[in-house]
Amino acid sequence: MRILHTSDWHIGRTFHGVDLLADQARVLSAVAELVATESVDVVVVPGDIYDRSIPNADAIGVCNRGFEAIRAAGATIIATSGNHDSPARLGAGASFAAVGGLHLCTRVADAHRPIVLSDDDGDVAFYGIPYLEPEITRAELEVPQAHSHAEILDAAMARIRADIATRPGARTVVLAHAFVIGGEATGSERSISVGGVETVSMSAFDGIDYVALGHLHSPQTLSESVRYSGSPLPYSFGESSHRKAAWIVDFDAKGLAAVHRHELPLVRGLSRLTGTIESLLTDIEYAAAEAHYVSATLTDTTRPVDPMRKLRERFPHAVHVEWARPEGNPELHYRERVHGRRDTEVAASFLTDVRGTPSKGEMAWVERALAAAVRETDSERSESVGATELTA
Ligand SMILES: [Mn+2]
Repeated sequence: MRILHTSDWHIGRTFHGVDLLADQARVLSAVAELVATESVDVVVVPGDIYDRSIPNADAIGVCNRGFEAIRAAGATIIATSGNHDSPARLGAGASFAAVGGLHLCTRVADAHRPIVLSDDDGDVAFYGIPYLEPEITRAELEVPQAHSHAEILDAAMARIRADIATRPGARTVVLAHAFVIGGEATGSERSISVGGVETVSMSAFDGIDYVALGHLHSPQTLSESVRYSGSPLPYSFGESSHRKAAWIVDFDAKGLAAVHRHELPLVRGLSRLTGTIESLLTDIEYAAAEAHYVSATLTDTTRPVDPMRKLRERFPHAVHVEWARPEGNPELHYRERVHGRRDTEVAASFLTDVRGTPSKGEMAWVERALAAAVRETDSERSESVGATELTA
């Protein structure tokens, strides 16, 4: 049996305010193509199908077309709800969808009831554990004292092991949406720690032939049989160097036989550019970024006017721009930078920053104002000193 492991689709997610639905549709078609070319039997998606609990109509359309394409390519689909999904909404109609080969596992109470698929070597039992929020699921799992993710997951796995014991010879797959110790976050995951430790130990899954994990967004291998596929698209500029992938997992009669990584197409690259607006708009070295999502850090000495509009003339997919003066963050370092400089110099550089270089006439006016201020301060000081002496 051949299984494709992908997760964290986050359909409907925006990237710095930009709609990603077209990119998401592209990458789901690529997954469907992989199913066809690699003769995949089962696609497992452990959570974060959608980016939000109430996805908009367009997101639902993209997701359904993705499921349909994967199904049409020949695979059964098993998906669970992640921390971003609404279990009730994602699972609506699940018993009817299951008849058509789309298994939506969103109910904690059913996590120990597997979807059993067979091949010439016998049964493979797939246990889809929806994301387990401790506060919400501890009563349902009958562990009222449990507070941590680890305790809750252990309770769910105990039920699953009890079921496995009734299926001698069955090979096993578990889908879980969790932060397993040893995994690395990318920064585009939403924390699942609500007043407690969010991580769980890998040993929770001991004895399972393959554990398909969701939640962390880069593909990673915790052990031969415990892996994250990561998201199919980068969801933060911190992931610009990642290559997104899916795992293709082969089972033989004994269980796990082989795992291969298949890279997913890079729908649109990510580039972080730093320079003056003039250099970003003209330098040939930035040509490769013209088709990318661009985050620009401008180093001009004065704040450029309307920089996003200018940037988008060359980089139509620019999504973020910020201005950082070459010396660093002015808010943090201003005090150090002006230390030891004359008041007129400080005033002149302030005016340069906020408006442009002051004229000679303006600077003469500033010098007179500063001199008057110094005289006033001095006379106040001598008056108060006099007052202190009188009352002493
Ligand atoms: Mn996620």
